[in-house]
Amino acid sequence: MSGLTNSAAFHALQGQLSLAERVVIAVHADPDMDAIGSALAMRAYLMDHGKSVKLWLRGFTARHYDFLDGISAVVTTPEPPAGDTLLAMDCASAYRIEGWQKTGVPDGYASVINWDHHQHNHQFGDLNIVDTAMSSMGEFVYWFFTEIEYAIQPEQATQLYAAIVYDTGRFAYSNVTTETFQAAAALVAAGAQPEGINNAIYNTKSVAQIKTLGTAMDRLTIERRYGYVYTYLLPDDPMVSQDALELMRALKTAKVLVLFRAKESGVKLNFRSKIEFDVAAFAQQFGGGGHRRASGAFVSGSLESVMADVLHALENALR
Ligand SMILES: [Mn+2]
Repeated sequence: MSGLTNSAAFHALQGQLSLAERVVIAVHADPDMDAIGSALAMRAYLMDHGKSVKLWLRGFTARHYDFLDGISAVVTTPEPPAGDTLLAMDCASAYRIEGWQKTGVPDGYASVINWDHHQHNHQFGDLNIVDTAMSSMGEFVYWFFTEIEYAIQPEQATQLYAAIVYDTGRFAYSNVTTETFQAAAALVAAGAQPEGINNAIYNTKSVAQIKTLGTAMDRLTIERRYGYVYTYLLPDDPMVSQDALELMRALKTAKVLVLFRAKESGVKLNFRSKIEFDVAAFAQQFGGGGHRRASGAFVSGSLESVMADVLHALENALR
């Protein structure tokens, strides 16, 4: 057992899921490897138990998850598929789910399960299983499977290992515990292949992506007085945000990192902290959230105005 979650919580989760017939799994908007890997592992578990299961990722098009078993079965329709049970994973709030940002969870589900590891979770489920001590949802699902003595298949081991690797920055962040390594070791024993998974997550970039990283580093601003660094990406830039953040993290003088990603309708913000500064709390003033050392938000407005507002607030917070 790991983190704050006790065995009773896992058995309550198992019991609630056993009552379901048609499960809709949803994760946070702009889903990452942790959300998707964990959700796919749970999809397979529920199918094993005779459930009808749909993983609903509205508008999802990303291709770099293709090595994960079950990804081709993702439902991307504007409206959610029918179901009696909603299993929300890796979402601090129902408003984080793509398609439900304005409404939250619609009426009609017999049961809403909120299973998460973020700070400031809104406890929006009929059943809430929240543990901020978990490195990742991947680790959380692993400990659930272990507690209920479910035999993890190689495909699920791959999904969960990928989720853990991603959310821990390859076992490098402050969220890593001895239990994280225990989970990873057990997943390798169950069939996850570390080198292949690492290559699939990190070593599949296009020339355009690598060159965009160079551009993003050309745009780097280093604010020594406050110890933060930032850069930005424009709407036409290829997706390189994780790698841009990791390059900024590598800078010795950087304590807090900010990535601004301009979109058509506003700016996505990514915050990372290498110190005790709590970026989940900081992101809340922009309607965002996350973890103490990694968070995000989305703000309407032009890149220039959002950058000015956020950096002003950051300097006040770091002062
Ligand atoms: Mn996560």
